[in-house]
Amino acid sequence: LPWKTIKEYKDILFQQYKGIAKISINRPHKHNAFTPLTVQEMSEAMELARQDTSVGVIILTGEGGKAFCSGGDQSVRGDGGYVGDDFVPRLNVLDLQRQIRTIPKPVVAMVAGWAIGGGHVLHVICDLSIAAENARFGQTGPNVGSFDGGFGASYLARVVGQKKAREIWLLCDQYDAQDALQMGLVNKVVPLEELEATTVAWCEKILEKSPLALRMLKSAFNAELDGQAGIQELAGNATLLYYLSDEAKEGKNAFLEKRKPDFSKFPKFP
Ligand code: 1HA
Repeated sequence: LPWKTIKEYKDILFQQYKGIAKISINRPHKHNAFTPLTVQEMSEAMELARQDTSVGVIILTGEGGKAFCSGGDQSVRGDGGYVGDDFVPRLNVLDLQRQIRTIPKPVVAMVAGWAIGGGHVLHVICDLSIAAENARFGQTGPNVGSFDGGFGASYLARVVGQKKAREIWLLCDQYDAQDALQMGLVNKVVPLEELEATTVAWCEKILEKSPLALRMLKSAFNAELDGQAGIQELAGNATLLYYLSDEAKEGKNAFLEKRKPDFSKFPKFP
């Protein structure tokens, strides 16, 4: 597909085709493990995709066909987090997780090969996951001295159920694409050669839908689980819709025209 580069980065590719933005980790020599820089670049690209009104859906993936993402790069793991050029330890992937969850556009994980550790959590948080037949899923934290007790545990449990989520974390086994499909961890499994075409076809279907309806739905699905922050998201969308109404415009216009607002013509719905 004629993907067009939106911005050049060191650790990721950031491309667009029609209304689809694609963020792809480009460290295949490490199975697309992330460093603080990788995450910072993904975070910036995610924000650019959010701000761009021509983008309706985002694909998250990894280059090379052998890995989606293998989690934090253990070779730059220092005391207190993953260390970048500034020697500051960071766990900034947690901020990226919240971005994926709250961006008001669908995010689709396109998974070939390994989705492991913190890389597994990234696909879990995406709205949809499409897997190639070679995809392998799992958590490794308790093997390598780490754990993600946030979305990585609680949201995973919402997706696959408590027993399965606990199995995934307590045993650190690896699961193939069919296992993942069976436990509701992915939406579809396709041959590797068809992965991108299928993912793009799903995205094109999404792009045909009402963007405001999709936006409301994403925040509605989140609201149930995300407490006050989830309600803030859903309520923010309610405010957006209200601002579009003549009733809300009357309030703003009255203020600017230094007159009393006249809401009398607006119906008091039952
Ligand atoms: O838990 C968290 C967090 C929790 C809270 C807050 C923030 C968090 C942030 C991150 C994380 C984590 O991600 S912890 C989990 C970290 N990841 C892992 O434990 C997975 C490590 N990798 C593997 O177990 C295996 O590589 C593999 C099962 C994915 C694939 O095995 P395979 O096919 O045998 O390939 P392998 O030879 O191991 O890997 C290819 C190359 O990629 C190797 O490099 P080479 O020896 O050829 O130089 C390998 O070292 C490198 N590599 C793979 N994964 C990582 C990695 N290098 C650094 N970090 C990695 N994660």
